Amino acid sequence: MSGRGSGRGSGSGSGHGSGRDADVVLATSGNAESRAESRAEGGMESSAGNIEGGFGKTVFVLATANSGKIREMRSILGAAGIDAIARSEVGIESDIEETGGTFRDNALIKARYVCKLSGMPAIADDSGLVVEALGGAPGVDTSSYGGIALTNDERCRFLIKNMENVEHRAAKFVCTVVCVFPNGDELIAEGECSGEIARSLSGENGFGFDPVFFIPQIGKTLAEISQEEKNGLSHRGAALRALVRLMAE
Ligand code: ITT
Repeated sequence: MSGRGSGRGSGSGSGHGSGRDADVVLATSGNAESRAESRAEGGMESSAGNIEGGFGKTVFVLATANSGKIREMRSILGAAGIDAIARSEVGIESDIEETGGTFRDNALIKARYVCKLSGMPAIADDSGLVVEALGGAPGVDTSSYGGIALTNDERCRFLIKNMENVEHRAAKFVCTVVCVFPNGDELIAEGECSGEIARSLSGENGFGFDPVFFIPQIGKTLAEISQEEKNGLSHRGAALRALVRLMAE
């Protein structure tokens, strides 16, 4: 871990209520890579739920409506002793318009929105599939790839069809997680998981594109391994563990 100074702090002291110089953390977990930074930004209305004396007793709100993500985020954060609830549990059901052009921008939009409405620290995940042969697509548009009405299964088949004659099948899952605190402090972390796009669906576990995301090192798709195994090597696991390291600083 080393300070790189790419973020910025807004005050003196230490901890999430105070702002401090930014840190960038580089870490590796399985075939996943993660990167994290912290920064403080003004402008957010502060109301409640700020952290005093550690994060152990603080409850975080997950700024996602995706049940697969909620399950994984609660499991990964829970393993680190962090309690998190879904945004629906605090009555935030509305769609959040993701107008950003990057994973980071969209994660910030979701976390800031939920933090502001709930008055609690909010953690957002923006993630997606980056396929080399498709020039990085579907990227930030992964959740609607092939059309918003498609089921997960249909979306996987749409991807396979699009890559029917493609030999080079390298791809990665990318995840940016952001934690926004009611005082305006923001922590940002990223994780990646490298693999290949399979030629057919395999496995029943996970969600989204897991049945077509093949990891050569283990000879399985992400849908063929347990939740615990996926957490250990996934983009989301890497990003959230990097975020937890920032929280503990
Ligand atoms: P929220 O915005 O409410 O969090 P979402 O599903 O729309 O939910 P994103 O905009 O971040 O979230 O889209 C991410 C998409 O990428 C997701 O819908 C899946 O299709 C895919 N995805 C991300 N992580 C994945 C994973 O671990 N396994 C399989 N597919 C994943």
